[in-house]
Amino acid sequence: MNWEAFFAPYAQAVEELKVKLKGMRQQYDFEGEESPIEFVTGRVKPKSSIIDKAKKKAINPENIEEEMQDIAGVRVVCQFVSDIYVVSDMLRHRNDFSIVEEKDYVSEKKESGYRSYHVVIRYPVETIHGQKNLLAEVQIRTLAMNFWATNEHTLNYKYSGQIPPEIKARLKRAGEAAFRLDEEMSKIKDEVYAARKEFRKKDEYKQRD
Ligand code: 0O2
Repeated sequence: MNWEAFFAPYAQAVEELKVKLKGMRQQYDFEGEESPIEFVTGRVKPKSSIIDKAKKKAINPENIEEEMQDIAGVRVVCQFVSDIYVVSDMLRHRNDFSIVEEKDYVSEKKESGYRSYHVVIRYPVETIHGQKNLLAEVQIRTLAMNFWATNEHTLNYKYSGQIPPEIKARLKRAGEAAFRLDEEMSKIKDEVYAARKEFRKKDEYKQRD
């Protein structure tokens, strides 16, 4: 298997999607509006993870591209829970890709305590052999959900998926605390926005001096 050639369109898709989603954030900034997007990251799933996941899920190597939906992965991190739904709605209204599937682990967390909104898209990449319509996964989550998920992911890696029960229990409690943090922050969202609006006005005033 020529992995470099296999990865090339996925790497291109990740780069293009990052530019597009970061562009959305910039547009909000230019228009003096609050952005529902805090930051955007992306990665191509490493070869070892693809092989491990294919084994775990008994995916035939021939079907990897159709059955593994997150070889190209982009993550959109938001400040507030409501922003997640603004972003997923914006994705639904774009014309440069189509939505294949949506998984709402925000309102219905996974057994592990994981929360995030996943949108699987079919994204067209222009290659020297013509257009390739590949699958990519966009994960949309708050800063608090991201904090929890990245730490849980690290521990899962450290313990090869067998996190000791006492650490698992702590992670569960941390997940609940992150959820409460999101709930509390949502309640003061308007207050935060109003304050920022004031700061922006002052900034403009200073710039005119
Ligand atoms: P990596 O290293 O991020 O690429 P499954 O993996 O079987 O649970 P499936 O069908 O592949 O689920 O799709 P799903 O549920 O949309 O999950 C895909 C990705 O979501 C995962 O990819 C993780 O990135 C993230 N994810 C899902 N569940 C959890 C979780 O419990 N904890 C954390 N930290 N992340 C999760 P990979 O391939 O597992 O990992």
